[in-house]
Amino acid sequence: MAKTALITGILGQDGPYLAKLLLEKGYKVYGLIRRYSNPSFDNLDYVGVTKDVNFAEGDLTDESSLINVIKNVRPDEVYNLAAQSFVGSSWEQAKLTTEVNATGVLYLLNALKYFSPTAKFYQASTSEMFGLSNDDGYQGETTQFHPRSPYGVSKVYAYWMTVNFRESYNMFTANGILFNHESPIRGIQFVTRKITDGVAQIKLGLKDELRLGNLDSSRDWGFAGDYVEAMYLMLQQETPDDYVVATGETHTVRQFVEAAFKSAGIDDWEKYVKIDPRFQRPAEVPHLRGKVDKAKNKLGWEPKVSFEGLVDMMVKADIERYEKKIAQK
Ligand code: NAP
Ligand code: F7E
Repeated sequence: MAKTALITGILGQDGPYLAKLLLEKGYKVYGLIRRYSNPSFDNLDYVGVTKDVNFAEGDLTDESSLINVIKNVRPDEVYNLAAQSFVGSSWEQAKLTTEVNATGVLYLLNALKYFSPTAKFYQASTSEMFGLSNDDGYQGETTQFHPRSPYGVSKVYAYWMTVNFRESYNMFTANGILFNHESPIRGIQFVTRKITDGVAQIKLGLKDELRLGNLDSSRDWGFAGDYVEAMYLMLQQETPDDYVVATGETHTVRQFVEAAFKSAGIDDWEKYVKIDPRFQRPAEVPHLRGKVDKAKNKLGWEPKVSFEGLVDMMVKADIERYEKKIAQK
């Protein structure tokens, strides 16, 4: 019989890529969606799976809604991708961030414990938990956590609650500690997509500047389509465990900017980029670079898309979007 998977955060960036992967593997896929006045299925449409996903209504901050969904769906696997995921907003909305990203995970784990205790559970943990910490320039599964934002703090709580349900109740729960991953359907607030969208508009003469914050921080950027495979693999193992997922390379925001302008055929990027303090953060995570040996050795997982390939894919997709809009006018 086909396995059933429940994906929370189905309308975000990772949800659609994961739904596509699981549908291709023959799963019946349910996506948790909260109540919207104007829902957008654009990301699911982009990967071409909207009509194949079943939707269940619920909200991570509403425990009874999660109990109902788990009772009705009885999933074999649950991928918890829902979150207030924008670090920059987490200082202004620290309580909401905590309720969704921390307490919400406790609610979901409790619902599973009572109504689907054999379901396998994936928690979307993050390199933001490492924050200031690294071991010789890399962050791996044993690197200490030192989160730098309410977002990072909320995710540390969820990480340990996921481990605690495994240790207390013998449930199959796994943390994927994913480093930054991007795609043409990345949210527009995140720096990569903000850059590629801005470059596309500059290329087509729709605007003449791109305002950014700190260009010196460095990130280990990979492609979301590669990273959802690691999520799936974690839940196919004999025993549950926690894994870092990254490329092992790091680049500064400045290097991303340079690569994006180059990909659009524009050499003099400095002419267009303005530093705007509004986009700087109260506390920065200066450097992220994942040590990915465990995922490679135990899961057999490897990233396929390079940094240059990722930047190029995103720039081309944004140029195409604007060209279509212009043609429709
Ligand atoms: P995303 O695009 O921001 O998607 C998050 C989804 O969660 C959205 O669909 C959002 O719904 C939903 N959501 C927010 N609050 C909710 C609530 N109260 N109840 C139910 N759903 C809610 O994030 P992503 O990039 O796909 O990332 C997926 C997960 O991985 C997140 O947990 C993120 O924190 C984590 N993560 C991401 C990265 C990365 O680089 N992308 C790296 C490490 C970890 P709306 O559409 O209504 O906003
Ligand atoms: O910032 C700098 C900013 O917002 C990256 C989330 O998916 O990955 C993401 O978190 C860097 C930071 O992502 C702008 O200060 C400069 O140093 O794209 P970001 P993030 O904060 O790394 C982790 C792994 C997650 O888990 C999160 O959910 O870029 N930066 N100028 C800027 N950032 C933004 N957003 N906008 C700027 O104008």
